[in-house]
Amino acid sequence: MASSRVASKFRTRFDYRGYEVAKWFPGHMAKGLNRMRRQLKGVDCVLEVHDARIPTSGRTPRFQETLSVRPHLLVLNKIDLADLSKKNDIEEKLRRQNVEHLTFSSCCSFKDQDVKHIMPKVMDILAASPGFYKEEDEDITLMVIGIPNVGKSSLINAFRRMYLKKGKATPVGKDPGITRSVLTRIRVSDRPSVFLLDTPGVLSPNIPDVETGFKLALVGAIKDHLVGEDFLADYLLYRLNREKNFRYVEHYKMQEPCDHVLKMLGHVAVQMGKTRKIRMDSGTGAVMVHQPNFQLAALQFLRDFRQGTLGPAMLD
Ligand SMILES: Nc1nc2c(ncn2[C@@H]2O[C@H](COP(=O)(O)OP(=O)(O)O)[C@@H](O)[C@H]2O)c(=O)[nH]1
Ligand SMILES: [Mg+2]
Repeated sequence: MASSRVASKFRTRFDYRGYEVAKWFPGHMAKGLNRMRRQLKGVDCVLEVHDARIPTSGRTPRFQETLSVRPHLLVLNKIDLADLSKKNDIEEKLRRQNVEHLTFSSCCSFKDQDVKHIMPKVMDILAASPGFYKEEDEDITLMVIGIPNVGKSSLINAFRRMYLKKGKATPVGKDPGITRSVLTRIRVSDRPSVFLLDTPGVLSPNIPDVETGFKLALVGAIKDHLVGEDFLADYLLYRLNREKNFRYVEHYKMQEPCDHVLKMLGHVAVQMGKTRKIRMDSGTGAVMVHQPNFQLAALQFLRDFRQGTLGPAMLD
């Protein structure tokens, strides 16, 4: 098959059918932001976790303004699922978004090699921050923030795993005034004395346009139903084809790439056993026929993508 013919088979634009993201989250930002601003008072450094598959979209710009008073490290997590072949471009683009400190991580495995570089990096950042000064015996406090589902809790758990098992756990503040439920802290270093706040700050995703909304939904940062699973599956198919990532063809044992979502989901349904029996009248009596369950097939397709089965992803 000539590649030009393959290319011309695919959509070059996606039809969002007039979806308006403004309707999804009317005035969603302010509340959490104020709460977090108050929480930030005693924090020395902020670890902002974000999904490496959408490195440059979905982050909350207004929060970054609030934050500029604190040293900040952007942690792009889930690198095991991300296509980082254009890492330099990503770093460049983030620098233009005023991200000064950046690192990459993965915290799904129980090996800590993709997490353990973070603390030394934080210490370097703090040491180099103008005006940052602590007495040797003063505690340093870090806070993990980010939009939903990017791995904030997983990162905190990874830290817990790394540092608690060594018997260095300090789950509660030493000072009597510190309420357990509000300020549970994990010691992540003895010298200097560094704590991580146990509760992550959840930010609202920034959705300036409909495409960003679809990307956020694909990585699970906003709920599927805001877009609709079948619509989201169609967007996923469009993206895979546009990037010429045809792993799905092999995975679902299709003959060739396909740009029609129902046709494609039909294959998924048959391959993955997502069919349902329905009764049909054949004229000579009722017969049971297998019909693809498109809804379940769409969910399966999304799940396969999110688990990395369809290859590493880069949505920005
Ligand atoms: N593949 C992969 N999955 C991850 C990683 N970190 C977190 N997850 C998964 O992403 C989902 C959301 O993680 P969670 O820590 O609850 O995110 P939070 O909402 O930001 O706290 C969970 O299913 C995690 O298992 C990672 O580095 N790689
Ligand atoms: Mg969480």
